[in-house]
Amino acid sequence: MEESKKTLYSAVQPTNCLTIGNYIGAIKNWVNLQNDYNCFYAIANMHAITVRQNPADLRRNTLALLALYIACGVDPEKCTLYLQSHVPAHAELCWVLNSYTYVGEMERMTQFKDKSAKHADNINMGLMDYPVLMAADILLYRADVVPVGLDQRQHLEIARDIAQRFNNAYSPTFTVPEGVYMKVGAKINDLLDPTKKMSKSAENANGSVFLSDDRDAVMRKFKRAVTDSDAQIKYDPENKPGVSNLLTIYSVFAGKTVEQAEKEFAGVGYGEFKLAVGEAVADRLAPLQAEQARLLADKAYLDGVLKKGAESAARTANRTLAKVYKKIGFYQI
Ligand code: ATP
Ligand code: LTN
Repeated sequence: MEESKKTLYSAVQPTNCLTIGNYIGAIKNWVNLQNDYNCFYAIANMHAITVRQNPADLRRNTLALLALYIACGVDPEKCTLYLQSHVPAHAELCWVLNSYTYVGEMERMTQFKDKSAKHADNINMGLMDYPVLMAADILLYRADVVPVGLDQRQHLEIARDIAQRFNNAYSPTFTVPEGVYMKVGAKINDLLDPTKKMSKSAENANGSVFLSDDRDAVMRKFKRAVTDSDAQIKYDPENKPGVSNLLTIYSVFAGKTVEQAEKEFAGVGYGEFKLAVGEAVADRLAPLQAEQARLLADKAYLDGVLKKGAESAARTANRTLAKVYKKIGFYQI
């Protein structure tokens, strides 16, 4: 680990298949950041169980997500790639931080409220505690920066509050992390309801484009994408959420700026525009899927990556946890 570099932490939950929203808002940026920071990238399976998961699916999605990280260009030689449940310090620090977090703060979290409404039959303690576990993730590695989508901003603010609260009560222990939110693509919206975030667990799968979708599915979903009636391809998220969302997606997948994309499609009809967006996405997904499949066939390699990652992560995490235990007065032998 190079001491001069700042530390960066991020994670994704191994729930369902990832969408192009996850790719644009999270993983794609991770690749660009891995040379400049000491990066820790986790698979957050402990967060995943806060809503019911089928065990076989969770297991399969875990390796699929690891293979996807690597297929997207996240390099296990450059960063620490690991599975959250392989490092017990996450649960241990979470327990400590629970006593420095107020119930009222957790009840106010937007995601908690949304997920409680969606899973009304299973409003469990884990769902409510989700942000504290996330704070533990980040604080264990003394992360300076945390790149996430805008939907995670509130959780990041709470992680900062908890860190500051603990530092003030004892002495500087945790690094107070900064959230990094990408300018383009921090929030990719649903194709059928472009005022809503594209989500991997959306009720209608036709509004989400999955990284596992084949060309036909991708083209079909973009063809049906909701636009508006004014027939102008212009970036204006407020008044033209559908078209703006498509322009953002296109610009990322075609490697252009939104302004360039606007110029390229000046005077073009919505039908043709949607086809072009679909093709840009499908062209990129095909090689990604092939590489993911190749990696998934080599389980020994993937297990090796996880083993090395867990060892490296635990070294850093355990140092922080030992410091915390000492400060709060846990007797040490
Ligand atoms: P779920 O729908 O199951 O709650 P999700 O699609 O929101 O899941 P997460 O695992 O919660 O996915 O998020 C992984 C990362 O992807 C986070 O950094 C999150 O901010 C980012 N992300 C998720 N959805 C989008 C989106 N539509 N646009 C941009 N970034 C996103
Ligand atoms: N809750 C995050 C996933 C996550 C995470 C983290 C992100 C778990 N732990 C720590 C950043 C830092 C989400 O994206 N849904």
